[in-house]
Amino acid sequence: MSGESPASDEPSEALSRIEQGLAALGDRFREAFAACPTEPSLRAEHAKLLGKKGDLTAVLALLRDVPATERPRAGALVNGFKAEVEREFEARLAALASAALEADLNARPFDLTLPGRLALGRGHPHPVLAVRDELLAIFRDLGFQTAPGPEIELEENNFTKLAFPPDHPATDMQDSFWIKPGVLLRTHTSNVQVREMSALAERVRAGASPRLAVVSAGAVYRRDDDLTHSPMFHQIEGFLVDERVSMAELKGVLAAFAERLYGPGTPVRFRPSYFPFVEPGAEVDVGCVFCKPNDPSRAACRVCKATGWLEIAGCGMIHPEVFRHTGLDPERVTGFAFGMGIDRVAMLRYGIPNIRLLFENDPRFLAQF
Ligand code: FA5
Repeated sequence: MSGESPASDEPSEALSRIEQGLAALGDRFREAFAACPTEPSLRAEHAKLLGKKGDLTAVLALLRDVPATERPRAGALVNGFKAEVEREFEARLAALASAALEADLNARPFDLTLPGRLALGRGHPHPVLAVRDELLAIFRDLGFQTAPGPEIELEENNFTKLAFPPDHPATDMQDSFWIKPGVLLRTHTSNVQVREMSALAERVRAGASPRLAVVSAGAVYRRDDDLTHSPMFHQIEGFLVDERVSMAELKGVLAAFAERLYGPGTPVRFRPSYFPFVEPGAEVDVGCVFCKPNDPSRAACRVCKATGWLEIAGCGMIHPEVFRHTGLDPERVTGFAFGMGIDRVAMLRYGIPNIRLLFENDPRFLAQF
């Protein structure tokens, strides 16, 4: 260095302007950063300085005029400036975060027990489930135990062991939802009869008495779709097996059930009907709960179509064939069974004209219960 003239150390004009520009920017950003009250405002200032169209870009444009010999010096200046900006930015960011934490800690404690500002109504059971629980409770009071049953079922348990002939229309591909050959979505809750009676047969073989009183409720599936039929609906199944059970007990249980559900004195009638797994079989009707005999309202009653009766269930004495298929001895045991549409009971209970309303989950509908 000793041999060089002092004039050669003087920066070129372009470099001086860069130095001055950086110094001015330095003063400005330090003041601006310090004045930022929040993280977003700090980030905005940072972008205003270093962003593509930021203030630094204008200063960098001057680099073009800096002589080659001074370029390294100019580059070091700019890099030093950027590094300083980042240091100050991080420091201010940390200061803002700790100030926010401090404010939080010093603020009045948040009271978790305060009521929310959004008034969310309390939930309640869906009308079908409310009716299901009511029906199950009635049968539990009458001495029945509840049992579960799967919705995906073997053809064997849903049809074959219930003595459906292979060509019965219900077993048709058009009437049931098949998962794969031999497996389907159950079309009724009567599959639980097969499962529970097969388990009973094992207990009987081990020496237990052949006694069983079971109710089971759940979803069932059919290719049905109109005002009163839905592809998914709910049934409750009940059955009682013992030595010497008669149709009188079936009538007694369903009459007691109807009185508990619809009130004392509710009449019940049995109409002969056919189901492959019962013999004899019947449909159960209860006296219309919307109109009264000898009342002019009956002629106009659309619910019972002026007949005075509402169908609620299918029922009958368990077919000997079903006992044989499940391993019970039809010479020793007899029993009755019934199956009821829960959605129908809910529709009657609440005066719901279209079954689909039950499954559309429209809050305006559901809020009415
Ligand atoms: C049966 O499902 C028999 N398993 C009932 C039974 C059990 C009979 C035990 C004898 C002994 P059914 O197909 O009739 O029977 O249906 C019973 C009830 O389910 C009907 O009375 C009706 O209330 C209801 N139901 C039938 N199909 C639909 C549907 N698509 N949508 C809503 N409810 C339905």
